[in-house]
Amino acid sequence: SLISSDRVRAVVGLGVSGVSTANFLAKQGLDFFVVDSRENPPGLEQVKTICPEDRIYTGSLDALKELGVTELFVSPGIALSTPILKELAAQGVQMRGDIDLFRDYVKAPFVAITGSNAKSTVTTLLNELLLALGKKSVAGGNLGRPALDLLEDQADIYVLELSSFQLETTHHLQADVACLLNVSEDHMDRYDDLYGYQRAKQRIYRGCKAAVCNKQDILTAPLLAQNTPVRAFTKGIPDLKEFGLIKDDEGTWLCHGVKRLLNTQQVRLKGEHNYANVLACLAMLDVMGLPVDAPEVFAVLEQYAGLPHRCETVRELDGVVFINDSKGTNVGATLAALEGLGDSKTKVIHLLLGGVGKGADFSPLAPVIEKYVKQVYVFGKDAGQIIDIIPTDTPCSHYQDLSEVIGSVKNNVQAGDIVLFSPACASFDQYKSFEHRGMHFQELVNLL
Ligand code: UMA
Ligand code: ADP
Repeated sequence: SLISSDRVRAVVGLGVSGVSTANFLAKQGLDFFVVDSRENPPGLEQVKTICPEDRIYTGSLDALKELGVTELFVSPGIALSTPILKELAAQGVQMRGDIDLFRDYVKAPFVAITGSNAKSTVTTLLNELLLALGKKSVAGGNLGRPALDLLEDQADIYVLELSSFQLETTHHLQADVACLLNVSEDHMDRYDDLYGYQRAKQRIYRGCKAAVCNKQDILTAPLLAQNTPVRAFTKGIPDLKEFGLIKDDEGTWLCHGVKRLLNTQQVRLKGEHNYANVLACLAMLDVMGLPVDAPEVFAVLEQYAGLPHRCETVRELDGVVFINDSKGTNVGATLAALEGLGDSKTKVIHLLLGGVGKGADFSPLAPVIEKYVKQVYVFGKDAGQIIDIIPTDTPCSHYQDLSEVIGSVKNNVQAGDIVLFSPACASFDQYKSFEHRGMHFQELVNLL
């Protein structure tokens, strides 16, 4: 076995990752304890079916001190800086995660994708492209199915979306292709500063066989072993081996070096940030030795409409367009939405912001709001922090919740306006998830 039997393992956290890890260990015939700080964690009933009850401890992580553990599989929602975990780490207990276990057992090639934004869009699009090229590909990780569950599919290739939290507990990823899309502030409640967060993101490149990075974001630049192939993508004009955009009389082209591949009019995803996402996928195909100009590739780019809750048009009502970008959970995502949709000449955007800021600095939004936004509506837990940075000449009001916001928006809009729900915050103060929040927005808009 890859994990020697003298190890004493515990799965820490009983959410989606914890259940997946416990299932996987059980299937390998390996013993483990299960610990969660919550009295009644979501995966409790499920884990009782595969693990003896006297090995399950809930309500506190303290049991870990008594169990003589040597190896922990820590869920992404638990910070490694949690005192008891720090204490155990100092005693030499290994802090691992489900992705480390995936790495130990995966037999087929796999692609690992991270970034502050666009992970899910790029992961699902790359998976579609690989399927269209005839590969038995499957995608998951931080989105959709957890990584270890995917192994059941015995795929030709795995496409993993990884969060910084998952990367912190992954020690030797050695992905066949590793891609860091962008780094901008997020999860500042879990990191000391942007560089701590970037360091976690950079772990994606550890021991990789090939890398893809963003030429316009220095924080994505990899430090690699000599001769590791690298492809860069950019929204600017590409150099020889790069993927980028060239603009001419016929519009904007997706390009590989000087070669024009496809006019962006043919691409269903819209906005330059999304063209960058497409280019990242093409760069990954290329570094894998797959064709970037095959008709199957172009057919996917013409059809792929993106995921729900990412700059998704909900409705047009009396000339007003309502856009749901509930997945805009950090400042970088909201900036991309504003840059993608905004027009500085007309300033038609009504921007809805609010929720849990996770310790973010909202000030980078100020100049972009000034440039594109007609009116701002703020709600939720960290509303106060957001209001502080809104430019004084942009009208801005404060509401309790989203239904109050929509009640007010409907009286303020006129034909030609855009209502953009891109909150720049997490949803956990008032919702279960960004999906739940996005559906509430859709519901409210559809009732107008
Ligand atoms: N928690 C406790 N005590 C514990 C364990 C967890 O209070 O002992 C709390 C955490 O603080 C957190 C919540 O429980 O608030 C969930 O944590 P978890 O580690 O149990 O989460 P999972 O259900 O295993 O889901 C995780 C990812 N969640 C997080 O990273 C917070 C899911 O990503 C991911 O899909 C799943 O593993 C499968 O890989 C969600 C997410 O929000 C979508 N990710 C963040 C993001 O995308 O920004 C990183
Ligand atoms: P993630 O999985 O990293 O959260 P998603 O694809 O779900 O990424 O998109 C999250 C948010 O980021 C959405 O609000 C989306 O509109 C925005 N976004 C998409 N592409 C980019 C990009 N290239 N740069 C910045 N933001 C982006």
